[in-house]
Amino acid sequence: MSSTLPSSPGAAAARPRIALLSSKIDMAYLVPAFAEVYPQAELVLDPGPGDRESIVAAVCWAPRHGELAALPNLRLIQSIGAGIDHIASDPDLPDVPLCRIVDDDMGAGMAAYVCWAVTHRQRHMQDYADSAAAGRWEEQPIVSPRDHRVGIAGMGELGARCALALRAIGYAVRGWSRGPKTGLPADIALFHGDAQRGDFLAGCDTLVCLLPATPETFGMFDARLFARLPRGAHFVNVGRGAHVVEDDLLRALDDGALGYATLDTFIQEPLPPDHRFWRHPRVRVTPHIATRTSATAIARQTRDNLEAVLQGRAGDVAVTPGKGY
Ligand code: NDP
Ligand code: OXD
Repeated sequence: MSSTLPSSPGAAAARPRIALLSSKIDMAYLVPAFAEVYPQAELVLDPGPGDRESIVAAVCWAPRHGELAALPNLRLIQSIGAGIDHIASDPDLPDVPLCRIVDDDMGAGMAAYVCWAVTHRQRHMQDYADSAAAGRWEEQPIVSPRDHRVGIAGMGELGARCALALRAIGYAVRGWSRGPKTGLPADIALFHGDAQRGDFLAGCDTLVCLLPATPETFGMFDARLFARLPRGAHFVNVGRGAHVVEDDLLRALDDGALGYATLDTFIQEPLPPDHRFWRHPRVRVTPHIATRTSATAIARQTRDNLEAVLQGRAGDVAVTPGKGY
């Protein structure tokens, strides 16, 4: 890899050097997609001191704290996911445009996962798997989707997509967001803000969390919140582990306030082997796979966003400073 310094924004645009940064995953999987979609870019894995001045963009999943601040000519920070909490938690985050991924395939993947989680519980699929293992032909109650209320906390790109998919298969859908939401079919009941949270929760036979991790949503899913749900509700967390007070969740399951939990995200990932969630009979764990962005979408959005910021325009899906998502 060359360590030639770009002498001007024009030079950077001609042969931009992009760092791939993560403390958690091997970012080398992105290299073939960048080679195809953005061959002009020069990728730098784990930049050393000699690379730092020349880097204009950083593509990140949980970069090491302070790593971005050490890149003096950085023009773009690109998350490889929809969330940016894994970047925004850096206390030394530089004041550089930060973009996240919004992608149709990612939305489709999330909608598929959430519809599976809802139907799996609501149609008693775990009971059927247990009966089948024992060779028992045994029917469970069949409740029409229309009589099962699914609430989505977080009606953004992914939440709205899931709401529409659940509605399309007949569920009674409601959603909750920070501010008022428009543009959705009238039969999706919409709630917003703290004042309407209680009314929203009271009508969730299944509650799906698709909130971003921000200081406001940290620990929001606690004993008080679970107590506001209809008794025996199903909780699906595809947002972030940090939303949940894990001991409160386990207590709510043990005392019957919650009937079941489907959990894809956790405070500590990978979930430690001795964690109670693994063995709880009414918890289903998946390893943060609800959906994924393709490497091609990441390369394409990085290219478009970097070209935009180098030309003095805003990148797509730039995160609003101060809002935190
Ligand atoms: P968006 O930013 O598009 O949507 C976020 C939604 O949450 C918005 O409706 C927003 O309200 C709402 N919200 C934010 N803060 C609050 C609050 N304090 N109270 C009530 N509502 C709030 O995000 P996406 O839909 O693209 O992604 C959501 C999250 O999903 C990501 O941040 C990430 O954590 C998670 N995720 C998980 C994946 C997985 O595989 N498990 C994969 C991808 C994402 P408003 O509309 O008013 O702004
Ligand atoms: C994301 C994720 O934020 O994969 O995209 O969790």
